[in-house]
This record gives sequence, structure tokens and C-alpha cells, in this order.
Amino acid sequence: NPVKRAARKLTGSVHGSDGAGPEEGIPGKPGPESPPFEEPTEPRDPLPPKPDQSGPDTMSPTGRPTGADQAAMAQGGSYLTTAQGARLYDTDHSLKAGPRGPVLLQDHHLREKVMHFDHERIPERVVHARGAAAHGVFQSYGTAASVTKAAFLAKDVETPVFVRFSTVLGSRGSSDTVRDTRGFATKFYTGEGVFDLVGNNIPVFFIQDAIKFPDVIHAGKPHPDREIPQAQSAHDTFWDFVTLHTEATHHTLWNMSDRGIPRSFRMMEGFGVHTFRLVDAKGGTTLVKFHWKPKLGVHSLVWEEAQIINGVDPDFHRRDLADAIEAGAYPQWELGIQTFPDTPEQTFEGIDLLDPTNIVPEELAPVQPVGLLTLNRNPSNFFAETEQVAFHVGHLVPGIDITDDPLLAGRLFSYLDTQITRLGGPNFPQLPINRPHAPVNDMLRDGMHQTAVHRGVAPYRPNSLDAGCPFAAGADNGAYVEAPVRVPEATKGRQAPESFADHFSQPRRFWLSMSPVEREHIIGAYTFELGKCYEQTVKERALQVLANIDPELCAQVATGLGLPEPKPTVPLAEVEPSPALSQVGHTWPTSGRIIGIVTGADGDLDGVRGVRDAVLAAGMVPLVVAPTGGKLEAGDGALTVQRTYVTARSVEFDAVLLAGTPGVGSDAYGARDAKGAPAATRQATCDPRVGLLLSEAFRHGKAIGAWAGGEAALEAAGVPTDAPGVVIGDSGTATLQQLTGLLGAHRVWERFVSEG
Ligand code: HDE
Repeated sequence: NPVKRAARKLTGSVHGSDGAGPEEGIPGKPGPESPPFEEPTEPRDPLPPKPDQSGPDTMSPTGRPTGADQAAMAQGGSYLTTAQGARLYDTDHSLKAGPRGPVLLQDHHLREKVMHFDHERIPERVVHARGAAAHGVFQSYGTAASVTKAAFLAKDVETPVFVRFSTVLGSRGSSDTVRDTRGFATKFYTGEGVFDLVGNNIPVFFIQDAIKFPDVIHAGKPHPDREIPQAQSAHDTFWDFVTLHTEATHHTLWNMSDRGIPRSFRMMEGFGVHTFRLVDAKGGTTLVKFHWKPKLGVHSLVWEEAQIINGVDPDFHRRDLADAIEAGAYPQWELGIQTFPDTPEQTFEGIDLLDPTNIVPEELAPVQPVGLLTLNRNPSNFFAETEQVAFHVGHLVPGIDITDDPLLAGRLFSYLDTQITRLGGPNFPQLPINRPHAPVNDMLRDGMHQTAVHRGVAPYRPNSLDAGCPFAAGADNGAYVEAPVRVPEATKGRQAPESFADHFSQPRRFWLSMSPVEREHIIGAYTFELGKCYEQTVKERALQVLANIDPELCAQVATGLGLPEPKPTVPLAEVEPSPALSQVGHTWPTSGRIIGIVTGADGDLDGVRGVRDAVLAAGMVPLVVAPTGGKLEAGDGALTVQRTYVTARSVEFDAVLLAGTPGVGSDAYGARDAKGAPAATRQATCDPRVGLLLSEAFRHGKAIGAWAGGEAALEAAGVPTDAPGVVIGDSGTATLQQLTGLLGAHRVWERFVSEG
């Protein structure tokens, strides 16, 4: 990132004058309100970019590499200039007639600077406005080569990618950990053109036909009169819509489950949602569903934790992603496919593959891994990359085709259309982040923000004046040829297939697949969200929907709302559970997990050092928490404090360790003698901030360990030392070992399930 701060000292000669020193109020002489700091006097070389911030690696529309050029185009040279490249001597004072005089309209630098600022904002995405992204690479295994001719899925091909994660409902400035669906959009810059897999972390959608998209989004967005609530589904219009359109039941149930509040983008699954069609080299076709499987497992927050994070760290997910990549803990996902024969019915085991409210259980069609995604570079500039990236489900490459899912059809129109408003015209593919890495020769011309300088005189085909260029390719040299699928004879009409009318059997399967603790969370979520609605009819209708999924679910929510429990209006579907849908009962890698080590000046600091080193060695992140910032003197050196009792909150940690008796009768809150010094006798009290941290960690099902007397703080905080997942160890490292075992299950699930 070139440094432009290097500027000439603003005294003496300017633009080669004789150095006699200008008079007050004329160029070169700082006014009385000049800042009291000295600017560097000599131009400096630009600072080297951070290794993960070398800028987008893209090609120009003419096929010229622009990675390095692009940065030079944005910023070059050491001097501050206007947008036209003229050097500036002062950008802190408007041009005035005298130091107290009027600002002159002829100040073209002021005009340019403020004009540009006035137009810095572009419209945010109408949905998925809040997001975070990263660059990476996709390494294919070659296992999909038998079903698709897509070159990037052949054996051992490396393809650069850019991935943007997002929430759906909130504005750009909303919080990360709201209950919502998450976007998971991947741009593959393949040698055959760009392929975008624009998916979500939930495998089904609210509606079956794109024509209802504006309706569902109007219902989910804040109410049009007061513009509240922000980034929430807990309000009347959302529940009004999803209970009147019962096809939304399945997606809503996923949202109310733990999937609606992911622990991290790194710990989310991704789904293409629609059924796509793969085409092999001989023209054979296979129907597929795309899955992203995170290497770290699928983990969620608990609701209270999510709510606290919304206040204490609204950037929780984007910070987590960027920090992990900067630390070299690159997040990884396997891309997998479920494959189905491309039959005229387009069903599999009775499941309609064109209905995007359906999943196919993995037990019926296993997910076959086809490649590995690694995110390894943070964006250099949020606006240029994360904000300007433009995904489109119609960005396809040979070997990947679409089906007649009516939701997908609408998306094929919508994504191109929205970019014209959002990115100011039809030339958004020329933005560095959107440029294909394959040569482009498109005969598209002119338009707003045209940055290519096209050559030739004949942007039409056929032509003789440009020697027939560009030439049309055939399937044998990589052309995208649509699969010649037979369209059934039909009558035009606004209609849907009968199979689209089953709205409850798939939600019932999801409910039956959940563990007891996951069911409790779902009941809690419905009770919270419906409890936030004002309209009685909406709540009653929602209970009717729940009764059609499962009477027990309905009864529990009805009790929470204080309303009678309705009877089902449809026969309860006979479905087998799909164990793959549950997030509980697996053991996962613990790398990247964050361990809070709470201590104080009189804690076992040597033990803390040993634990910190062991946590790092295990690929986890240790954060030492002490009463104040700075260093703690420990044996042969000092320990750096990363969080204080003021800045630490339990939600940041996946597990908590107590080294000694932090906060028990602490200096800050404990007893003091007459002279104000800490009293000699310790009391069994706990610093309230440590107490809060411990009780929250306990309530949120986190593993807690203590040694060197730490159990006193636990007792003072009301955390039972014999509760599941509470470990009292002989030493720091021994305690950590047990804690890591617990962390592999993500949470101490036993703490959540109520008796019986
Ligand atoms: Fe989107 N969606 N969508 N969507 N969608 C957009 O495109 C739309 C749908 C998804 O990080 C918009 O560039 C329609 C399903 C993601 O930039 C817009 C329909 C799925 C992102 C749009 C759907 C998605 C978007 C807003 C129903 C999961 C963020 C700005 C027919 C498979 C991409 C933009 C990013 C963004 C339209 C339904 C995923 C308006 C009409 C189903 C991840 O074009």
C-alpha cells in the first residue's frame, strides 16, 4: 500500500521557488491552525504490502495481467496528487481570501475532494448487504471428472477463488451474529471463464418460485413505517408471511435451529440449494446438489451468546475470518456433490429435485468430495473487493448447467439486473475483482464506466473488416453449449407441480433428526421470535404450522406463549430421521479455538506460561486475561496480558481456564485495610467481572478448567465444581488436556438439557 504521507515540510521553497519563504496566507506558509506535528521531509519508498494483501490477481479484459498494474493505477508515486495527477502542497486548508476570509469557489482541489467524498457510497445490496470475504484457492481432486467436463474439476487443477459470506436481512452496518441465513458465495476464476456458486448455509429456501422473492424480502426487512427491527426475523411481517406461505416452513425451521446463529463463517456448511446439471465430455448429464463441508465442523453459538456478541463485538464473524487468515490458520472446506440420475421426472427416492424447499438426506445420496477450498488471503480493500464483487448464478462454465427449478430461473435474471443499479452500469465485469482470468473478447461496447480501450472496427459477427475476429468456438474447443434437454409438451399458465404442495414432511424430518438439546434450542427460538410479535392471529397461525410439523414442538412453544395448542390439520408425515443433520455427537478438530486464561498478579503465572505454550502448540489461540493491561512478571520473564477484566467477555472464548484465584478478594474489589492497601485476609468473593465471565461461560455450555486454587473463584461465581465439563486439575497443562477433550465436542451439551 504505497505511502503518500511522505510530503515536503511545509516551510520554505515550494515548486522550486527561491526558498525565501512565502508570506502568511499565501501558498507554502502554514496558517496558524496548522497541526503541531512534523511531517516527514523526504519521500519514502512505499511500505511493502503484507503478504496476504498483495491485491487482486486479475486479468484485464484484453487478457493482460493487471495484478501489480492495478495497484499502481490506484496509487503510485510518493506525492499527494489530485485525481488528475497534479501534485498538491496542502490538502488541509481551503483556498481563502485571507486567513479569516471567505472560501473561494475557484478552489478546484476542494471541489474535487468534496465531490468525490459526496459520492463515496453506493447502494448496498438489497439482500446480503453485510458481508466479509477472502481470497483463496480451490484444489480439485478429479473425482468429479467422470460426471463433468468442467476443466477446473479435472484432477489436480488449482483455481483462484474469492468467497463472500453474508447475512441476508441486515444493512451493511448491522451485527454479524443475528439469527438469519448466511450467504456463501464463491467465485471461481477458472481457465474457461468465471463460475459462481452463489449458495447459502441453509440447503433450502423460503419460496419455490422467484416471483415471490420481493414478497418474502419485504416481509423480512424492517417494517416500512418505523424501519424496525434491524436484521431480525422476530417481527410480525416476517411471521405473517412465513405462516401464510407454508412452503417457507422448512427454511424457517432451519433458521430457528442452531444453524441460524453460526459460531464462525469457518464453521458453516454451504449449499448450492438448487439442483444443477453436470455435463460430461460425451454430453451425458447428471443432476447434482453442491455442498461445502467445513474442515473444522459445523458449530453454532447459543442464543444468549449471539445476543451479547451483537453488543460487545458486532464484527465477530468478519474479525474471526480475517484474524484466522492473518494468523495463517487458513479455513478450509471440501466441495462435495450428491449425484442423481437425470430422469425425465427429476425426482430421487420420491423427492422432487426441482423444489428448492427439499433436501435429499445424505444417507440416501452420500456427499462425494470433489475438491478442497482454502482461504488464504484477506482482501486489501473492502470496498474494491468485498463490496464490488458481483456474483451471478448465470456465470457458468462448460460442464455445469442449470435445471428448471423456478427459483433458479428468477435468479438468472435478477443477479445481472441488480448490478446495474448497485455498480452503476453494465461494465461491472471490468472491475478488478470481477475480471475473469480467461481472455475476454466479447463485442460488448461502451456504457457507463467503460475502462477497456477496445480495438478494431467490427464489434459484430460475422464481419470481414476485422478479419472475422472474434471467432465462434465449437464444443470441441471449449464453447459453452447448453445441454439439449427436452422440454415437456405443456400448456402455458401460472402454475406449480402438485409435488410442490407438500410443505411439512421435510420439516418433520429435520425436527426428528435433531438431538434433545437441539430441539430445546429450536423451541426457545420459536418462543422468542413469536413472543416478539404483537399480532395474536400471527402467533396462532404459527402454532398451527408447528402442530403440522410435530405436536411436541407445538405444545412447548404454545406453553411459552401462553396460548392453546392447536391440533394438526394434516396427517403427520412418516419420515425417517437423517442423523447427518444433527450438529451434536461428533468429535471435531480443536484447531483455531480460543482459550481464555484468566489470572492475576498472584496467579500461577509459570503455569499460565506453560498452558499458553501448549495451547499454541495445539494450534489453538491463548488469550491471557488479567485485572489490568501490560505485563505480568512470571519466573523467567514477563507474560503479556491480551485482555483485561474490563475488555474480556466470555463470548470471545470457546473455553475458559482459571490459573489461581483470579478476582477472589481481588485488589480491585476485595477488602482493604484502613490505609487502602489490600487486606491480608482474602474473602470468598469474586471480582464481579470474572464472576460474570464464569457464569456466562458456564451457561453457554463451555468447558471450564481451574488449577492452583481457581475453584475458589468458581464457587464464588456460583459455578458448581462438580458440574459436567468443569475440570479441576493438578497443573495447568493437565487441566488443559482435559479441557481440549471436551472442546472436541464443541460444547458441554449435558448442561443444556432439562431434567427428564
Ligand atoms: Fe440471492 N440475491 N436471490 N439467493 N443471493 C442476491 O444479488 C435473488 C437466493 C444469495 O455475496 C442479490 O448481487 C432472487 C437463493 C447470496 O454478493 C440479488 C432470489 C440463494 C447473495 C438476489 C434469490 C441466494 C445473494 C443482491 C429468488 C441461495 C450474496 C445483491 C429467486 C442459493 C452474494 C446481489 C454476494 C444476493 C436475488 C434467492 C444466495 C438481488 C431474486 C435461493 C449468497 O440479485
